[in-house]
Amino acid sequence: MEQSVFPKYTKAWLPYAAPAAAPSTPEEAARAELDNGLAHYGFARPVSLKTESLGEGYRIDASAEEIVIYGQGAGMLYGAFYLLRKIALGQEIVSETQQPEYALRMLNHWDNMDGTVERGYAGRSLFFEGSRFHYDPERLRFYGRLLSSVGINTITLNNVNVHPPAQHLIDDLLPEVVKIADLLRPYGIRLLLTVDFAAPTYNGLATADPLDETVIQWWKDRTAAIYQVIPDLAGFVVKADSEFRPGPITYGRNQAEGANVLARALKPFGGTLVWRCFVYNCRQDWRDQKTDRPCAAYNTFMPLDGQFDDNVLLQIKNGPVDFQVREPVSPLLLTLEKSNRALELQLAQEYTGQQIDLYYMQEMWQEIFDVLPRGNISAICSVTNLGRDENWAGHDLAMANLYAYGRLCWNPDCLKDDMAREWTQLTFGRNCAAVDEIARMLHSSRKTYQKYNAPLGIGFMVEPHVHYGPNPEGYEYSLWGTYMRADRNAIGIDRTAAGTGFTAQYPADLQKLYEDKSTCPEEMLLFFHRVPYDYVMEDGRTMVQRIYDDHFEGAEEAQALLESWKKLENQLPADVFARVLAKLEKQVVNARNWRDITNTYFHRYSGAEDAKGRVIYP
Ligand code: GCW
Repeated sequence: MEQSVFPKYTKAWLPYAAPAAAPSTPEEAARAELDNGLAHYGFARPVSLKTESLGEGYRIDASAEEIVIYGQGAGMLYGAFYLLRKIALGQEIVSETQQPEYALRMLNHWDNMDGTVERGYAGRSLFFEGSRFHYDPERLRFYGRLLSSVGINTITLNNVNVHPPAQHLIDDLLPEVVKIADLLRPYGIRLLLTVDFAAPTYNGLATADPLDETVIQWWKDRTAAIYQVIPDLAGFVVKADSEFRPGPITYGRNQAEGANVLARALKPFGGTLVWRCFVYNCRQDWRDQKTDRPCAAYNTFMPLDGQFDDNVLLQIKNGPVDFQVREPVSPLLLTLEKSNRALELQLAQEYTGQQIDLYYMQEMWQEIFDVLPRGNISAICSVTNLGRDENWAGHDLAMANLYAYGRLCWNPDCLKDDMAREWTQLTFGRNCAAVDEIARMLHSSRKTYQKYNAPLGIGFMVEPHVHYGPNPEGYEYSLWGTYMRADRNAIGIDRTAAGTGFTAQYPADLQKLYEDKSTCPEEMLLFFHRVPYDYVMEDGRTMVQRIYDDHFEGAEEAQALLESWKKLENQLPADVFARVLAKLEKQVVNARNWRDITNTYFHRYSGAEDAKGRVIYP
């Protein structure tokens, strides 16, 4: 292994020394973490570990001087990390029992075997380079510790767009996958393999038609062979019939017919088939006013509710379009009744600043859970924000998102607490003088970003392909179904009953809320409605004036984030300070570009002058 490719990496929120030896079981890992962690934090009470079968949960008995953590396997390790976290945060240690809310707490890497990462903003892949596996085992152990310390228990290694030679991860390259599974197993982490629906055709079959007997048998045989060497494999993930990927529709079958064949191959081994619902027409014509992209997932999957096998998990993006800066919750998450559902989030900041701009996600997730009834989903997944960069996520502060994400998967109630503050204390020390300021910056970051980005629920005003930086009409005449149709009078698409009818996909209460301009949350006004520039908002401003104001404010707030950071120079490690400073300087430039290009764009169309007479370039 060429170690020089992997020079160093930070300890993120685990500041104590990593155990020297690789553990072979989670119990061993738990003891090693405790030994190093308790010494680091100078904790005086004795702590022992005792076996008790509580699934992935654990029980802490703090009634005597000696604290006892009861658990088994990963449960014991989670208990150890939990205790260490409480100690690090200076919280009172009490007797209690904890169980995770969701059994599958997943992280998806969109890594390609050439070493690139699709929508990756933190350097190259942690797993691959030059079309082969290429990694630093020590770093992957650290990665395992990080994930396990927040309860993430399942990962995919390779991109849902399966690019060669990754289609062979399930056959020729399987022995290499086994090594990663072995390395991460002691941290309670299981692998999911991202497979190509057309895999049988890469292996000599004439078709991948899911109803063809030879195809059915091929999946059964291949799956059995995989379980021989990875008996605890969590299952498969498939992106089918989406953005040019093959799927059942390619063969004239529906999504359930396709998913069930793979699910039945996994069933004897207890595996889960994770089937993505990101299916839409990506060859749309902008002249077509009827097809409306947000309607797509619901239209494809709702009619099939009840037809998916019980080990199929439908993985649904949080919004109905595609991880835009502001979207309503996907109606499919709220309306499917007879299918297992997983919520899919995106830590990778594809549309939310690409780990250059600060964008902390806790409040966004809270808004999702505000409308999502507790039992509606049975698993959570997120696209990761990690790569080979020294600080893991490119932007040091973006690690707060990964931390909060893991905590959310374990129990969404954590969103009521200040995860930003917790992360900051764990990372920089409980008494670090910068804690308050960093937590404040994180919490304000999303509003700031939204102010200078695409306004009021409109998405896709970005540079095509890269998705960073403003380009109001970058996607306006494209094939991707991403239009806002601004003219001199109005902006937006009418998605109410009088328009494309998208609002009808929601349960009655939300439908009512979104249907009417006067009750629709203003942040999403232009998502649901076509609105004239002179429409009067709640506070009396016109819609276009609100856009101008937001963009001026957003750029000012980005500048203020930079000024806040500069004051922390002596309170933080020099390398962290310098890296984040460089990011914030870029963010300021980005925010100004968004401000000026967006304001000019709508000024040119509307002809409306800024009420405050600020500079809008002609
Ligand atoms: O948002 C789009 C991204 C693609 C991604 C796709 C998906 C992996 O731009 O890069 O492909 O979503 O979620 O499948």
